Amino acid sequence: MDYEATLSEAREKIDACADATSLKDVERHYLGRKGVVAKHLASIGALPPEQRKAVGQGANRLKQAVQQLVEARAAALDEASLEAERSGEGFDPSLPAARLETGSLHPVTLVTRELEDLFVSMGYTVLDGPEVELDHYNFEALNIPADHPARDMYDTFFVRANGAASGWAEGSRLLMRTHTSPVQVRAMERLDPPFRVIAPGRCFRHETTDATHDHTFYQMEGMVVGRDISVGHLIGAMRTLLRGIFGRDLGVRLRPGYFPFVEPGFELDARCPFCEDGCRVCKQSTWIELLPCGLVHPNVLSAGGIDPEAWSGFAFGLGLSRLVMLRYGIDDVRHLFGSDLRFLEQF
Ligand code: FA5
Repeated sequence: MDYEATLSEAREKIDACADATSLKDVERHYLGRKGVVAKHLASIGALPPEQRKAVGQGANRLKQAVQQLVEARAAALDEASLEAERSGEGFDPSLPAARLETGSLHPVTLVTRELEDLFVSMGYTVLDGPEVELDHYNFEALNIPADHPARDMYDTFFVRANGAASGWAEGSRLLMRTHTSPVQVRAMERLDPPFRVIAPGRCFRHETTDATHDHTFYQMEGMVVGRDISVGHLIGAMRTLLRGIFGRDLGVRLRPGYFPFVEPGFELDARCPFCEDGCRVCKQSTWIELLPCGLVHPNVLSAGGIDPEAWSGFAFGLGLSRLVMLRYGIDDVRHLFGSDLRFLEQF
């Protein structure tokens, strides 16, 4: 190979390239798998031994030189096209750059994170649970057997497992969880008492939707299991929760409430944080319904593998979507899942 002649021919071809495509073609011609350099290297085997070294070195030098020329030409072409754009017709350097759209956290995420921080600071652990749940966890283990009328309180979406590929055992009774309470049972199975847990997450009900009911909404479950847990502990924890959310002490009251998995069961109301003597939010009552709660039923402790003679506990089910509405003055729960940017951009 005449190294100098081949290189100067390559230089001419490279310099003549006016765009990236033709430059790629020339590069392939010299450096490609079947290119000039590859052919020289392939021919080495057939040469007499004393010539091999020189041809090998020549081919490698040619490869490096062509590579450098190609890179330099590519940089020059880039610069030239940028220059052409800068000075080209219709280019206005005073226009603002294209705006990069940035997202923001969803209001439910904001409140969830705040509550998680608050409860973690009180020694709680944050748990997660599946949204497609077994009947056992959503109902049975919560003291709601198959024929129990309390099932009517939950308009349930039932789910059919799609054969063995679904990962669920044959005959599993599946549903979209109607509340976060199944995580109580999962927590008892996983953790040894004493423990404190919260479990925020999505729930699903076959509801006729309105401003305060959606088919998909958020709750946050709380559960504390320990020795001699009383309603006093429950009220104390709820007052701390309210102070964390609203930044000041709010009065609370308990009304009797019925849930088969607690005994006694309550509805906990808080003094309306927005008024003294009645407003639209509290429907002129000065109280807002905040969360159902109670002391964990002995049957539920047993179903979770915990001895109800030795341990007791309280549990609550905060309506997280409703709390988000209260916090930000949102008048319709359906905005939370509406995906309307005019709504979401406000957070
Ligand atoms: C329950 O779901 C019980 N698991 C709560 C509980 C937990 C009681 C632990 C005792 C111990 P309830 O069905 O009332 O209870 O729902 C709790 C809260 O979820 C309601 O107060 C409400 O704020 C919210 N909620 C219920 N249904 C909807 C819905 N369709 N849309 C938005 N929020 C809802």
